[in-house]
Amino acid sequence: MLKHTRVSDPELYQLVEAELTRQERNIEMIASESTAPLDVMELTGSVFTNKTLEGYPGGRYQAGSEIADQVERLACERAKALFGAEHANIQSYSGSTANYTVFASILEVGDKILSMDLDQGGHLTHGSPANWTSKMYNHVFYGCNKETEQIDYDALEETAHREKPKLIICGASSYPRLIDYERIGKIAADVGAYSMCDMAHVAGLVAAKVIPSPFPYMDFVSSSTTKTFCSARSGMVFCKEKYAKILDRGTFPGCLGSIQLNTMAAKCWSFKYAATQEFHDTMVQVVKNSQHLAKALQERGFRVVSGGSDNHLNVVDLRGKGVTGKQMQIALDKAGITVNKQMIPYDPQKPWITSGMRIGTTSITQRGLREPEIDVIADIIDKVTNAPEDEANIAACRKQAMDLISGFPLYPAGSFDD
Ligand code: DSN
Repeated sequence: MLKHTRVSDPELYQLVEAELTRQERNIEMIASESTAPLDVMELTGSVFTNKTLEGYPGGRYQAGSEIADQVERLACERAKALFGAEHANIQSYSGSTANYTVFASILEVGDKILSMDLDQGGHLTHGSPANWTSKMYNHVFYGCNKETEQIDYDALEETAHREKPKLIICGASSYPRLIDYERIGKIAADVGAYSMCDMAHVAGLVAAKVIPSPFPYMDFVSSSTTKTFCSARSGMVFCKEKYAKILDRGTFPGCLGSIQLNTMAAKCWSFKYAATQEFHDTMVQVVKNSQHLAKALQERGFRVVSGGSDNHLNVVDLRGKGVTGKQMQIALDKAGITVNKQMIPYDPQKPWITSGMRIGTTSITQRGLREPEIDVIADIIDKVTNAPEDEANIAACRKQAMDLISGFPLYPAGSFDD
């Protein structure tokens, strides 16, 4: 692995090796993570890294761009076909920059955005006071119904009519349920707002057609390409044809500079791979595993926010177990299960403590774990929760987690042999 870095920078090489070992030996359940296929890794590290490119195919600012033009055209065509989109711009570097390119394309300073509150499951870039966008735009929020813990569409509609936003955003970072894109698209049309779905968390599930697609109902769809899409650390944006020119101008020169041809090539590969039966089957199992985990945790006395999961993640309310999200993140990490603390809707705790944890099933499903292994994971989580500070308990759980995961390699044996 990394035969050049191993010689030129042993200190850094050891950190890469340590991270590979960490990923191999842990049950990775951060909901925004996945395992990049080796092809994606190869392409991300390819000679395309060397090429500087501004503009679009056929109209670049740099010479020597003919091959790059072919890559970008191919990627856009594959992306459009995969998602059934009218227009694709895949120059964004990440999910965050994907969102910023949409804002740069259609909003003026001071315009109003209606989005899901971060505390209720939304995303930092959708208007959190901590994000720079809050200095540029006015933000109003919707959230979940206190009883159902699902999006309160009536309140969303009422807020939209009262506040008259220029843009309504749906899509979330910590929402285990399906989103009614049709209703949100209609509300946006009724109040004269643009509609946008940030599908970052569920892009792979949408690509594989295992959950409903936002594309028929949204003016813009943005996304990162890691998470369930299982590709490079990058981004993508789609829109209706009537907004194509606005989006392209807003992206370059409006928001971004030179594109990253290496990650674009990796995304191009993934747009092909995501149409395969193999990817479809993986995504089907991601959802099955998530739903099985909800049931397995409920059987062990955990309260699962909203009562279950329709996608790749669960949010667990830990208050009934007398532990916090922070405590569980630390204890589970020591026990070999990687999750993150998470605010639950109407959480009485501060964001750095939290009452909940978020658990995703993408990476473990890619490694081949199925329902029987999910039961073992639920058992370990239960044991850790019952005595999170007990060193002997954590050590026993760690052994059980390692025994389980060692049967499911992160990458095929020999993948990183020189
Ligand atoms: N919002 C972060 C997450 O979902 O983990 C990453 O974008």
